[in-house]
Amino acid sequence: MRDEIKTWRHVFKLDPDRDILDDDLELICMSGTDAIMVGGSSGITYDNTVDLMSRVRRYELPCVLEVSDLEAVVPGFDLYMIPMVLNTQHSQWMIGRHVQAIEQYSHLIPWELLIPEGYIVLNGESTVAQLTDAITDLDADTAAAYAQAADRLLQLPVVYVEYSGTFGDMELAADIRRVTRNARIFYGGGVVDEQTARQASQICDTVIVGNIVYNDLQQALKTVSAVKA
Ligand code: 1GP
Repeated sequence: MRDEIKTWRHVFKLDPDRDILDDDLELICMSGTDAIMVGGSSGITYDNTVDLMSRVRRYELPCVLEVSDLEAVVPGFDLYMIPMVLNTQHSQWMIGRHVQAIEQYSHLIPWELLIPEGYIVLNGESTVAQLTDAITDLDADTAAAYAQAADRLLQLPVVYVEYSGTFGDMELAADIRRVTRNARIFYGGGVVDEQTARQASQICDTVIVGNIVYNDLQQALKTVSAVKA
């Protein structure tokens, strides 16, 4: 299953803290997207995570949890994505919370299902940037150096270029692309239509589409074919 992420081109990220109608969820899960990632930066609970997982489970596509809160780690997902925020100013978001989790739960952790993601957080206005106190005003060289640290030094399988809420600098993303050898590059942030989806997909391996699902579902659905074309 871990290798399957190498085939993902398009992923919808759904937030357990936001409502979604059954009919809309069906359209999302039947859209041709490669996977559903469940995750968000606030308001995530065990109950709302179980609820969303069991609704997505009616469909055949992979359903993975991006772990943001230990209280909301629910068994039964296909994979568990583990963010490590590379450009945070506080080590707890890079490794500290992970160590605490291992201390508490090491015997319960399905290690073979974990995928660490090296996050480079680039939108200073986003909840994740504020929560983790990330240094977001990186120039392209520094962003590329973070990517190399993730890819070559830490050998993480995923570098996540995170612009959550706004469409990012594609030249900076291209610089990250150029220096990254093995990691898969996930891009998320402000993909809201065919054009933004196509632009991001030309540079990055996997395009993550979040907010627009809740704001304009028809536009969100169009991103799938744009990425896969
Ligand atoms: C958020 O990268 C994802 O973690 C997607 O961002 O909500 O802006 O699409 P958007």
